[in-house]
Amino acid sequence: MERRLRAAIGRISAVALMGTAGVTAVVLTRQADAAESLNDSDVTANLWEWNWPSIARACTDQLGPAGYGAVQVAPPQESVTLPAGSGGAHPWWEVYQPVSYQIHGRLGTREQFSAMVRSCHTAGVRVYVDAVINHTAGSNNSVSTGYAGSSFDPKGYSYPAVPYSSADFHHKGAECTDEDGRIDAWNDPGEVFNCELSGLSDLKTEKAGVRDKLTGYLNDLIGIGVDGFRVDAAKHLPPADFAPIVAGLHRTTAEAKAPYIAQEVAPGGTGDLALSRYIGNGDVLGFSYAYSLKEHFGNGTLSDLQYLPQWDLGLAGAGTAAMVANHDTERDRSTLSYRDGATYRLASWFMLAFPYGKPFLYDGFVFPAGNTDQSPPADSTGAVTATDCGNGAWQCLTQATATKGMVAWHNATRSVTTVSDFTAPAATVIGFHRGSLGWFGLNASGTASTATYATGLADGTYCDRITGGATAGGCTGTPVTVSGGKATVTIPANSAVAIDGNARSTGTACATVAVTFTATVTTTYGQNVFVLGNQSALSTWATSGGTALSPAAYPVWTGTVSLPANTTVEYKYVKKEGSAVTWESGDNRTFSTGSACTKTLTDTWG
Ligand code: LAG
Ligand code: CA
Repeated sequence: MERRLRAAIGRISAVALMGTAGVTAVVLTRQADAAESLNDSDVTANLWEWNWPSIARACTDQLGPAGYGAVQVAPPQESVTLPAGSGGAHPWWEVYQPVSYQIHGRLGTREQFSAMVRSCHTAGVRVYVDAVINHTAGSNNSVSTGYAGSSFDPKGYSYPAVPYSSADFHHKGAECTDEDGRIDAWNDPGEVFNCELSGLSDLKTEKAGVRDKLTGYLNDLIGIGVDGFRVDAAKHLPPADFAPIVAGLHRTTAEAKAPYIAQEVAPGGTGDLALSRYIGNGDVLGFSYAYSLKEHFGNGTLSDLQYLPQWDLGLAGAGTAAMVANHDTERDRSTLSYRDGATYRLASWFMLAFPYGKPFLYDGFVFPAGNTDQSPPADSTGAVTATDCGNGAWQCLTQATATKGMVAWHNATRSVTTVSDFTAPAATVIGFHRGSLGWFGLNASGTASTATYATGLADGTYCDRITGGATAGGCTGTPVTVSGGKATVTIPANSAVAIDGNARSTGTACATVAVTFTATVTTTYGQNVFVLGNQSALSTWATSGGTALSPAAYPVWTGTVSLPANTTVEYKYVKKEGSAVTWESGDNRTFSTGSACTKTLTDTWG
């Protein structure tokens, strides 16, 4: 304990912070200590516009145990607050309009943000922040306050809480030559860099003073423990201006590494706007990859996914933050999204299976097709309320058993970066393996598909990750037997099967399972409880037979029956007294024996 405390004191030092709310604050910042052990994974869950306590909970309960390497969070800095607007109060895009760099906004306070980072690190999950550093709140705003109470003068380009003044921005007629001051010519570097992106006040990043403020903001986040950044509108920041900002970033506290950088750069630019110009400053978001997934999953030619390594995606996989969707593309429908149901889920699992880039899974909130401005679930002040994965208002694909299973599959296989034996029994059914580490199959058709695949795996029994993977001694997921390196696999309709060496059925291969029935049944004197069912060991429903249960722990009756493995069993309890038999009412009870050697059922009659 004492040793721990001294270590903690050792890594605390005082750091002076540039003006938050006009004052110079002195905050305690944790310095680099490589002590924290974080998950060895390149998978990120992008929990877009989830509030900080909800992200903390997700890290602790879901992402950490599932093996995610990082969580991406929406912009945490103070933003404009818009009580009314065309799409309703507090549109989601408020957070992309910075008013100051205080960590205080509709997603939570600085304290909640810090607590979230600590929870995520404790769970083994890194935190990447969406950094809005190309611009501030728009000069066209009719409101002039932010969530932390700071005010700004939109038309005067004055943001005293930073502070920025008019001279810190690009202006129409000066640096920006476009007649309305906005970017219209998307392949003109002068406009793309120096004019306003949808009316947002464009920072003069060629000024060292502006860059220092941006670097100070990012280093403040790193001091809190942040491990990387998704750089908003990175296309609109000249790479030569962003490079010194990157060079000025501190090392991360958890791992003493350069922070991870994923730049948001829309593809299609040429010359100074080509993707290749940006890669020196970090990874780039995989828009072309996402568009291509939509095309192939949309037109049903999954067999063509085998040619992915030859696709011209404009970026090497190694420098790509791969995605199926993000908050912009789910609204403009340029990619698949949660609205596409099974197709979206399958594409997300495919991204985890087929080697390309670092996978970023996405979960935002549910919104009506007709209102792409709508606020996330929030109170009347705009403060975003807790994520509830059960109330239908949020997307929670990152927490699904199948997705978590695929994260484990990805982590187990990612050291082999090639694909072997790509097999397509039909245009909508594919299977492939990553060396000897894991096999993945996907069926995008509406009927189950059974085929035999080369798996690359050692012979044995594996537990499908999609349906739950392995438990001690056996499988929760569907068992898959590999024999002579091959497996005959049934992939359910619109689903997948994924097996790997880290999810094997390690128990003795049991052809029969010792199933213990424990039933709470209240009886009268002279009555005995039996279990009957559709198996011969359960007398095939004949009331003359069945297995008598012991009342030693009355009212709990117990007994053990040997039943065949991997079999769906139907059964019921009966009370017998002499020749009188009383059946349980209702449907037959049912369960699958699975492949572990023992299983216990706990039931109550009535
Ligand atoms: C991004 N990538 O470069 C974000 O992914 C994208 O979601 C952001 O736009 C954009 N950059 C600026 O950070 C979003 C909305 C815009 C919204 C903007 C600022 O898609 O529609 O603009 O955030 O809130 C809104 C209004 C505009 C208005 C502007 C300034 O829609 O009409 O001119 O605010 O007041
Ligand atoms: Ca710019």
